[in-house]
Amino acid sequence: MFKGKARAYTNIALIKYWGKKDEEFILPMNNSLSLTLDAFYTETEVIFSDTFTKDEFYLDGEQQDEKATKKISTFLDLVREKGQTTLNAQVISQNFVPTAAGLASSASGLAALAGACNEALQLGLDNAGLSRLARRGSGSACRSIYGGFVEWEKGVDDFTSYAKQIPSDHFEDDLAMVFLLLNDQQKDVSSRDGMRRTVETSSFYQGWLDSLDADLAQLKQAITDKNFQSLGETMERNALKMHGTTLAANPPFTYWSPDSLKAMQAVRDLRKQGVPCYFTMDAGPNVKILVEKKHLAAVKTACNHLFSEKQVVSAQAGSGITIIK
Ligand code: 2P0
Repeated sequence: MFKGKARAYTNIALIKYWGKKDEEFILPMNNSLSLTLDAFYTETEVIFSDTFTKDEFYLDGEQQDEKATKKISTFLDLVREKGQTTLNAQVISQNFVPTAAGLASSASGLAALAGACNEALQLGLDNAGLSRLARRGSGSACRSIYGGFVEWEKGVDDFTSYAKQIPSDHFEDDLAMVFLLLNDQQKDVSSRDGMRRTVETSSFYQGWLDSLDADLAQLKQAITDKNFQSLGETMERNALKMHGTTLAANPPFTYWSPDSLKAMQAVRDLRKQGVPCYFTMDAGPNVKILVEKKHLAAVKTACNHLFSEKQVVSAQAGSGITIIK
């Protein structure tokens, strides 16, 4: 029997990953850049044993259905190949997220699973190797191997596509992110389907790709200069552009809800009142607000006027993957 357990934190992209050029290897169309956060994480234990007749996947104490287990099994097949074993496994995962979060946890989930497998089968992967492995489970997971600011370099193949931490001189320690949890329903269009439909059909997609180098360069410069305004403006612009591509897909779709628009307006109003803060959104209606810690209280107060207390959750920069003994 071989066992391993790891914890990984979620990350939010400031420059979004939106589209694959290779579905099997999960190679992205563009580089993305994220901030790892401490508020939401996953702990996963994996046990490989000859007593198991098939793979089993438990999430928050409940055994998962065939579809969810299949995704894990496909990932475990890669791990078994690397570890030269045919043993079945039990995967026991716990998501630490506030109830009714409606937050996708594939980034922290697959990163934690990659770390647990590395430990269990003594694969000897370094962070780059772990990032490559996590990527095969879910693209955004490759960024959750590291804390702070992280760039996923798109690369050209399996070996060259992985994430790296970006030197930041602790700029992330000045920052906070407020999560507005606006919906806990299963989404209509998964991020995987949404990005595929956008790549294949959206007439705005090329415009998105053409503008990314400039956004990425500006965001990296903002990190180097510790320029919060430039960081926030670039992040917000990049998110709006990503969401714009979905409107031109066929059939068109959007992840925005009326509450998302309400939250975006609240951020713009805060800026008018002299509170620097900026929003971003992912493949769902939740809005995330980036703010310097010195203005966190003002942002939370404004959000608490609009939404219930349990919908407003703040986070700060989180760390990379940790092995749990
Ligand atoms: C991101 N998203 O950069 C972007 C922004 C959603 C919007 O990465 O198909 O769950 O497993 O590689 O990583 C969500 O997509 O997708 C995502 P797969 P993943 O965070």
